[in-house]
Amino acid sequence: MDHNKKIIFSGVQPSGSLTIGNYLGALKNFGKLQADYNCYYCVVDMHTLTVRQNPEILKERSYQVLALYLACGLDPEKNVLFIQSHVPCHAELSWILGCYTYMGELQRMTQFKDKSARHADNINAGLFTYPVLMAADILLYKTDMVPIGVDQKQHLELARNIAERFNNIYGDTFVIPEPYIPKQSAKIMSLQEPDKKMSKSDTNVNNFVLILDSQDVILKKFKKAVTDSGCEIVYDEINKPGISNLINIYASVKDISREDVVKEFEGSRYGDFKVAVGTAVAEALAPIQSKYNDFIADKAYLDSLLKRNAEIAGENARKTLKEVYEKVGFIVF
Ligand code: AQP
Repeated sequence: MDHNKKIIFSGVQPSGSLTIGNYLGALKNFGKLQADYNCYYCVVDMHTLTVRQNPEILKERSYQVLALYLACGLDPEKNVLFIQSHVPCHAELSWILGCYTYMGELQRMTQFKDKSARHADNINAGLFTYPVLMAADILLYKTDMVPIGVDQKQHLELARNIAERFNNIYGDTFVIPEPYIPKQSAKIMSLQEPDKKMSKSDTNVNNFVLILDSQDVILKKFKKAVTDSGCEIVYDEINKPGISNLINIYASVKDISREDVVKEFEGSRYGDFKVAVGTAVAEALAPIQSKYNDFIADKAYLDSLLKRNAEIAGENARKTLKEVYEKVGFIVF
């Protein structure tokens, strides 16, 4: 690692097959940052247990996320790609930070409110303390910047508050991390219900497009996407959430501005625009899918990468944890 470079940490939960929301909001940016930062990209498997998981499927999905990191262009020599549960310091720091987090702060988290409404039969303590574990993930690596979608902004703000609180009591320990949120793909919305976020754990498969969906399925899902009244392709999040979401998706996939999209499709019909968005997404995903298939077929390679990176991440995490233990008054050898 180059010690002059700033540090980035981000993670993705293997709680389902990843959507284009995960790709455009997070993964696509990870690749852009790898040249200028020291990056830790984690498969945050421990977070997934806040919702019931099938153990065999969870294991396979953790490999899937790693293979997708690689397929999206993350260089395993330049980035530390690893699994959260392989570095026990995450859970250890989480306990400490939990003692510096107030119940009221956690009660205000919108993800907790949303997920406890969706999983009313399983409102577990982990769902409640999820943001504390996320704070530990980030703060362990003295992270300067966290690339995330806007849905995670509230959690990051909490991580900053916890870090500041700890630093105020014990002196400078944690770096206060900044969010890095893409402008046009900060929140990709559901295709059928464009007033809600596209989520991999959604029960309606037409609400999301997966990174690994076939070209046909991608096109079908975009053709079915809900649009709004009127017929013009204009950006208006309040009155035209469906079309605005499609504009954001097209702009992010093509790396152009919303204004350029609106200009390009002036006078086009909704139906033609939906096909154009679907085609652009399918074209962008095709090379990722092909690389993914190669990586996922080589579990021995993925395992060796994970073992090596657990060591690297663990070594750096242990340094921070030791500092924290000393500060709070634990006997450390
Ligand atoms: N729809 C989205 N638009 C933009 N960014 C998004 N992200 C997720 N959905 C969108 C970003 O992807 C990263 C990884 O997210 P995560 O897997 O850790 O959890 P999440 O935010 O809860 O994502 P999902 O897909 O909604 O998962 P489930 O359904 O399991 O809760 C994060 O940076 C996130 O912001």
